[in-house]
Amino acid sequence: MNLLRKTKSWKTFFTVVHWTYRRSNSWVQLAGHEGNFRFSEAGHILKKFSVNESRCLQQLMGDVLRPYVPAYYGVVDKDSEQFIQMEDLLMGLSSPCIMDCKIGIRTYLEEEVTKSRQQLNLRKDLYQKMCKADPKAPNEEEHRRGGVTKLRYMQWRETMSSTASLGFRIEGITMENGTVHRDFKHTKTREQIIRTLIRFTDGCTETLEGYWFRLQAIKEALMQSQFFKSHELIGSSLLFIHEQKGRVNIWMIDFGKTTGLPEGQSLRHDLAWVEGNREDGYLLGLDNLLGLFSETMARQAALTPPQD
Ligand code: I3P
Repeated sequence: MNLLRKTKSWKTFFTVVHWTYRRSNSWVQLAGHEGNFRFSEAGHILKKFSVNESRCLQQLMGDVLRPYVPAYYGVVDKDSEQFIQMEDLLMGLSSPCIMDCKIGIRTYLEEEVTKSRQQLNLRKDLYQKMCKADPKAPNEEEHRRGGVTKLRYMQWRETMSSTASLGFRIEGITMENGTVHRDFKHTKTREQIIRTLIRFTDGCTETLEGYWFRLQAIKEALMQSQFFKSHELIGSSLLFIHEQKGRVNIWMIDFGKTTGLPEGQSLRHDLAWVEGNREDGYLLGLDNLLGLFSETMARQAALTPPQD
């Protein structure tokens, strides 16, 4: 596998968590660990270089969104490879609970649609992932060929999960004890998401409320942001991090597929995608998340007996 190829949201937090846990034991155990990250000095992590991501982080350092993205420290060379050096969001946290939500109604770039039309590149690995999640998902032709196009796989993932309907999906969760859950491919309905939020926050209303306020603050910053106006955000995530009875935080991460629009153009981020309009539905997802956190809070508050 070409290690320089990808910058993954799910892998981001999964790998970062492992870095931190292992770091507290022995980071030497990391030898051979697959991933996009390298150990760096305390407080920093190194992520495999991506032109898009590095360009975005650089611009974000001068934008109103700066408080909501990891600090960016430039590009460094290590072991003959290039890395982006950025803030380790888990620094100082002993047992964080983490949730990665991929935001937007679409997870593929418009150019991937064009490419898929031009050349029918069938992927066996994606066909296998599809069969594993649902053996009935591939059609007869796909079964016969033993492959699916990446576009077909991505669109299937979007409709199986809440991406297409709610503009975001839960990619993975790490619980306080370090157990990692990735079984969210079929998490689609509001009810399923509310149950997941309760599990993730242990039903704690303060934590839910903390997240709601942080989401609201991000939304306000997005509305002011020049960067947001002028970029299409695809495959970008919000990383939710809290410690039991402790700090609550949400970060905007993963800009590997975030691209700038031509000079003078802008996006609304709250419209449906029609090929050519480049809309990503980021705000649709954010509003749905806000609504779901409110609903979860209300449900939990109703369970809590009133204090004297
Ligand atoms: C992956 C997910 C990633 C995508 C990756 C998929 O599927 O959709 O977003 O990478 O494509 O395999 P899953 O979540 O089911 O594991 P990009 O966003 O970078 O395109 P890949 O196999 O080509 O890396």
